[in-house]
Amino acid sequence: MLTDPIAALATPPGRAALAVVRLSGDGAFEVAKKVIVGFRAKPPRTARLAAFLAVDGTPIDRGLYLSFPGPASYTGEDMVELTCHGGVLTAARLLAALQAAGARPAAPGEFTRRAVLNGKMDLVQAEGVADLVDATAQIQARRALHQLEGGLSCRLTALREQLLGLLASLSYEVDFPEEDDGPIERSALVGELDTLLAAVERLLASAPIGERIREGALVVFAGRPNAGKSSLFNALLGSERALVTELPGTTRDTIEASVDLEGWPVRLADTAGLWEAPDRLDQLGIAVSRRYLDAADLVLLCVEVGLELEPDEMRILEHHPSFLVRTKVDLAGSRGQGIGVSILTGEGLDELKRRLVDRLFADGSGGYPDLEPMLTRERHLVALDRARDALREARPHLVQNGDAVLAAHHVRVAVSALDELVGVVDTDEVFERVFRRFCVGK
Ligand SMILES: Nc1nc2c(ncn2[C@@H]2O[C@H](COP(=O)(O)OP(=O)(O)OP(=O)(O)O)[C@@H](O)[C@H]2O)c(=O)[nH]1
Ligand SMILES: [Mg+2]
Repeated sequence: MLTDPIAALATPPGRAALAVVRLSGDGAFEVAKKVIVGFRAKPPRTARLAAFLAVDGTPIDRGLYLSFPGPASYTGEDMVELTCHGGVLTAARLLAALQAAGARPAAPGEFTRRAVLNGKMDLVQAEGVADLVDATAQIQARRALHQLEGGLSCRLTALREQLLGLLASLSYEVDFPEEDDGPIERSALVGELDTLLAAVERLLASAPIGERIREGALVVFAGRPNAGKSSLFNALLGSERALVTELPGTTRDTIEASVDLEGWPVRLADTAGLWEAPDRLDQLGIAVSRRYLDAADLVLLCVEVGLELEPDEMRILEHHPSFLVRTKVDLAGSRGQGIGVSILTGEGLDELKRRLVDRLFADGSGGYPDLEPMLTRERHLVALDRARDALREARPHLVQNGDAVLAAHHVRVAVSALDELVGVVDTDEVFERVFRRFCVGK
């Protein structure tokens, strides 16, 4: 495990009042001494004002620093945080000075990776850190914080403990097979397994909404040319992002934009109208629209008020999760079925938003998943799938006269799936995947 001193800018580069540079690793204080005039590691976690110098003695800035002697730090190692003036130059010079003094530039996510390796948090919490940094909608931030504070990890750890308990009972049976009664009746063990299986299944069921919250739900606008798709797209977005004209075929390519819809993360995609396109460019646009339709969490099929639905449109309603939206209800004409909206009067827009959020994020019981732990990534899903399959395989061997050795084997597979998920075992490949997408300095 690498413990050499690393340094990175923790704030975004560019014009700003302040910038924060972090330093961590064995020898971090030695490095700090060469750049911070009068550096002292004690008292810890106390802000001190000091001059920052380049290694050749040229002044860089005057700023605050704090020392965090390990293990009581974010990474678990000795750390120093330096605050200097923002802007393009000062922080970069400070960083260069720390590097000249012996620190290496940090890799993306390296601080958090060290925190995991030093037991300050587990892998699932580290993912929460990344999600919190990336959050753009309130619910994303709330969920990420919950995960970071151990919401999901606690649930997983409790599951793991219970599985280990089950394993302990099983090993008794393996060691003393002639005993008629193990410490616990077999039927009780089956009951225990079923409870655990149900808990794993509940977590698995949270994955679709969990992933939707983390990535944003994809809502695709579809319909004939001139149906009012781009107008509605702009209205939900709250800005004039897509061109709107009275000419059919205005939108030629798909435009995607993220929006915080009453606190929920939604990606809106405006598409080229579906029609028999005469020219090649339009045909390409329409092919892209079809791909978006297939990926959509929800399609808003826009049909102008008073018009009959065409077979193509019926097919969309049948084959995709979708809402029928009747546009331009300010115009005369029978509304027919669907949610009526008008961009001119604003009618129906609030109702549409409410129904969108309901459809995309409410769980089966009609409530919104609040602070129940949720699976938010493919990685979580794969691990818990593996755990579920293993527990299902264990079950038949758990009954009276079943093979305790086989049962124990499958339960152990389930435990190792959870171990990999929370990062108890440091498989490099798993760590690589998790930290690849972090920012430098986190
Ligand atoms: N009266 C009325 N006109 C609308 C409304 N919404 C859109 N329009 C008009 O309908 C026309 C087409 O609107 P767009 O939003 O460009 O329609 P579109 O479906 O994106 O069209 P394409 O990009 O060509 O496929 C424009 O002239 C809009 O001003 C509405 O609610 N009421
Ligand atoms: Mg358009």
